[in-house]
Amino acid sequence: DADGRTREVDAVVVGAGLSGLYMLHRLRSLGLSVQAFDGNEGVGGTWYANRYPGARVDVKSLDYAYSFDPDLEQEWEWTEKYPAQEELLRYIDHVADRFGLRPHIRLRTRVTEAEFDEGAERWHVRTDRGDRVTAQFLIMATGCLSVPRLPDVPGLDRFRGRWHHTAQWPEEGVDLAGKRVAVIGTASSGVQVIPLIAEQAEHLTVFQRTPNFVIPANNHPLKPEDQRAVKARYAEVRKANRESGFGVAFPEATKGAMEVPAEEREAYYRKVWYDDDNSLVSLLSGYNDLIISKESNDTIAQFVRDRIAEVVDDPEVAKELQPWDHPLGVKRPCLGTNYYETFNRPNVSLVNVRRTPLVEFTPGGIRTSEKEHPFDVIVLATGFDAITGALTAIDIRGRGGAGLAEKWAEGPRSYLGIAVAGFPNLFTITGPGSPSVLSNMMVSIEQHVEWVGDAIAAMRAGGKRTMEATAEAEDAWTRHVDEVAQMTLYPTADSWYVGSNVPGKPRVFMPYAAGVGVYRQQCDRIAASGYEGFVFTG
Ligand code: NA7
Repeated sequence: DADGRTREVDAVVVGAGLSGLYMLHRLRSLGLSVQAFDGNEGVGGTWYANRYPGARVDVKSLDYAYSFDPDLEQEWEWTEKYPAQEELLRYIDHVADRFGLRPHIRLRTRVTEAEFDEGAERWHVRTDRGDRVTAQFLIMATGCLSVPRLPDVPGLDRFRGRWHHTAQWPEEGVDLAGKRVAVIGTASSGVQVIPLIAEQAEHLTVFQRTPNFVIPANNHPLKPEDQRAVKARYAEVRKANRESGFGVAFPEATKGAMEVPAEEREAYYRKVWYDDDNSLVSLLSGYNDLIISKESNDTIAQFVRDRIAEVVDDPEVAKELQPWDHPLGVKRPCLGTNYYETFNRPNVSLVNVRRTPLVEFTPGGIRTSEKEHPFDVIVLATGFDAITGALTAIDIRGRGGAGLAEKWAEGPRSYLGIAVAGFPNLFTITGPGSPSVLSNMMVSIEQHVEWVGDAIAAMRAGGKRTMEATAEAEDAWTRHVDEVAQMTLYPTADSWYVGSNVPGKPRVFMPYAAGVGVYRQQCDRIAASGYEGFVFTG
């Protein structure tokens, strides 16, 4: 405890976002005593931190919502197809209250160290506020996109205006009216924030390094009758989502893009672009080879480039916004509202930082290789140390005092993205080697949490004290994750999926690309076999 005593619980859960809250609830339902920690001032994880204007989920609310409680999923009413951050946070706060989770969560408290005591077979956990807790189980629900990255450009501390990373947006908001504003970064967060800043700022300058494919979100309020219709067959919808590739049900495509006439393809892409309720999934799932064949992918990439040329008035600007360097979908495609249209506004300009690189932040703004741009506010939509960043930021030591960060120096190694050899009773929710970030996160989160909960219940029923992945199982899984990735176009692009946005991070494609349905079958088979690939003590 903060008063110097060590508290004992059955499990420590690190993080109180969507995964941590559900893990906490699940373990409490099994009768475990649990202490959760979160560094933020409130629960909600991603949806607590990302308060920038325009922040919203890009998976449909009815698919993104928790499915574990039939009453919750029936009673909660969503207002929009893709709700904004405020609504998501309201939902998460409701869940924390509804299931009585708050007394077990210590906020404003970061776990800094966790060490496995081999004699006692318990984890010793410490926080930045002086807590000391021991626990049989340590569950990392630390999120895949929770450690913000600042650009590796000097001088930010000298800038005299205000600057904010999108994922550390102040609760009270930022006054942008009449201001000269810069946004650095044009991926999901940048694409969401740029159109709204453009409406408020006197002038907005967008600094773009890599153009992205931005698909129209076609967001809209949910009609009550449509919401009712989904809820009437919710169990079926959820089952289909769980068995799908991306965690959102879609009829399996039987043809490759080149197997149909060009006009048929074009008609499909047009329909998806202008009039589809699930544009991103429909686009990526419409043909069965878009993530495998460059030739097929080129058809959809060119379709999007043509739309950009159509929407953007200035042909030079349109050209700058067209992505050429990577296939569509191999880094996270963005859903946007008025994104390309925003570059037609007279108060918006675009700077290509590949042509004129960022040199430094100055007291008055940003200097590129070409000139100094004056700003009042700088918005950094520059991303995260993804997937592994929050895990390696904590000093986690397993058997023999071995550190997780050192073990992963050449790239993450795990069994199922859930367990790590040498780290007994440590579980990672949506860890590297799981399909989570390529999917509807909620489907992955629920599957991981339930699998871990079931494993812990089985251990307790069988009188086992520890559970640990074998080195052989971990090797085989890590190889398998890589082999599947190599069958796709995914590793061809620089992205946070391969860690290339963080200097010095080993280039490894971290997610499991076979899809959530296939992954679930493997996890279920392993559990049914008595946890093949794991060893137990006790
Ligand atoms: P991302 O996807 O990591 O995007 C970060 C953006 O910032 C991207 O456009 C980067 O360009 C750009 N960036 C990063 N560093 C720099 C520097 N130094 N100079 C110029 N531009 C830079 O983060 P997001 O927050 O947008 O989205 C994260 C995920 O959240 C998203 O995938 C969804 O799953 C939800 P780059 O492409 O690296 O050239």
